[in-house]
Amino acid sequence: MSSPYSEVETEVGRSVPVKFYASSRCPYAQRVWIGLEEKAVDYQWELRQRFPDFVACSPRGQLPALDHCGEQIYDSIVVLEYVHEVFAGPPLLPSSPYSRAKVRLWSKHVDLHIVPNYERLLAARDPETRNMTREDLLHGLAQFEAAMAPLAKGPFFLGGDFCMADLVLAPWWQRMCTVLRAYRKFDPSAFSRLQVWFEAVEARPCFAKTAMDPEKLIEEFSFCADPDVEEGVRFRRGLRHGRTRASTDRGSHARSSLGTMSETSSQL
Ligand SMILES: N[C@@H](CCC(=O)N[C@@H](CS)C(=O)NCC(=O)O)C(=O)O
Repeated sequence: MSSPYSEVETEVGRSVPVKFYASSRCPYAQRVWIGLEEKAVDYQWELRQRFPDFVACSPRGQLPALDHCGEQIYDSIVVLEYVHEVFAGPPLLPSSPYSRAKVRLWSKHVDLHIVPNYERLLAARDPETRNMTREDLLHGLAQFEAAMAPLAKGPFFLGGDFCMADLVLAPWWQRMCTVLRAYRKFDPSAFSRLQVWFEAVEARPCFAKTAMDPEKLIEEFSFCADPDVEEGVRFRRGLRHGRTRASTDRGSHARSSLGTMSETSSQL
């Protein structure tokens, strides 16, 4: 598998039948990337600059998209369903129709009630819009959390089995625990079930391989910082000095378990 971090396009692997159009910065692409890694699919990373192949695969010009021996599809959740059906390896959807419907329902919930509110809160400048979108986001997350299997059954959405609902939320939760926490005082400690969940997600090689470095994420969104508040700077300093519950408890690298940090950015 080619590395997404090397920005150089190579001709190596041009004969590989699975072409994955993605960017390592795109959380939608990360969903599919996690799915491909979970199933150990042999894929070739492609950049969207590869016209006209890319637009043939994704007519709206959006990432991610997949070309599997000429079968071209786009839209992260649709692509994940395809990956689930076509490739061997651990399933991304459960075998029972009811559980499958539930996973689809809550994956859709992430796209309808979590992702847009994350985006709106990050973009909002005035306190009123921020309060409103924050409430909507917290509500969306609380609903998702309430739909998860009881922890006694296992850490993931369905309990013991990692599934599409887990990998659909994971890239966004990581951004909430880093970017939103640094710039909008998002407090992950309000969601204890999701914190335990994310520890298990982070421990999975398929996620670890795709996760962005928290410091880089925060840096990337530094334009979202309020001009008079140095939240991001203080947050990064906290990371460097290991002032996180995860790093204090386990001596782990700053990249680990951001979703389990209990301090709010204002305390760092
Ligand atoms: N609903 C799509 C959204 C994909 C999306 O918005 N991707 C972004 C990159 S993270 C993109 O391609 N944006 C460019 C554009 O919308 O023109 C999905 O789930 O795949």
